[in-house]
Amino acid sequence: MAQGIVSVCRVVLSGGEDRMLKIFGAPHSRAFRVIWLANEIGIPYEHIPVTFSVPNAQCKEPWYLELNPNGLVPTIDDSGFVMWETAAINLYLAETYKNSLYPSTPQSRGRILQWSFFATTEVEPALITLFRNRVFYPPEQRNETLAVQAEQTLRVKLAVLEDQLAKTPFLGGDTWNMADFMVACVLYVLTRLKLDLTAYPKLEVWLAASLDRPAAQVARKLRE
Ligand SMILES: N[C@@H](CCC(=O)N[C@@H](CS)C(=O)NCC(=O)O)C(=O)O
Repeated sequence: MAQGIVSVCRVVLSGGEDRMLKIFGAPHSRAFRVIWLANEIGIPYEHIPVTFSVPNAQCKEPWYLELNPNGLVPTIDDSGFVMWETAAINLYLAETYKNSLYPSTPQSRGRILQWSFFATTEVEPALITLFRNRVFYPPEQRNETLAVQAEQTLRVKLAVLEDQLAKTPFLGGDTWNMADFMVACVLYVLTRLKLDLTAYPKLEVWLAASLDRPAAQVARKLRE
């Protein structure tokens, strides 16, 4: 079993239900997004910082593969309910643990799904390709052609976000909600890329404010 539990807190929730959420994954992985959300909506959790992308990574050990056959982080265990895939985890948690970020109308939830799928299928692949080939890989493994293509794709998506933020103060409309969270937690990588964002002034302000939220800062402190 992984060592080094960062945070443990067990409570009896208001309904008298004794629940415990475990979050598996090093804080500099996508587990960051789950830790941020747990803090954002006040879910007590135990953090197990399973290692990845290192020799003998814990995410490839048999005990972890039983939880997540992909051998990737993060994974959660919510009082015995085990699931993986970061965006799905966060949407599940937002629905399960009632909170003001998750509105009740089908339309506002539809909007959250729209921005969630946009973030994971349209934005994240280009963002990760760019990050790997400009920052993460050792210089001799970086492919600048791939990086340029990814940056072009990413900029088109950032313009879509800029246009929306010119119409409404938040992606969720009048208030910052799960739509904003789901995009902001993916765009966190931009803080490591030093990309010129002057073409997207509203996005830049919105992202800085999102990443400055107290719950985001708790999760950021674990990795920065
Ligand atoms: N689509 C998955 C991707 C998970 C993923 O790729 N996690 C990375 C860390 S952020 C990982 O575990 N990498 C280890 C590896 O590739 O072996 C999700 O969103 O949860």
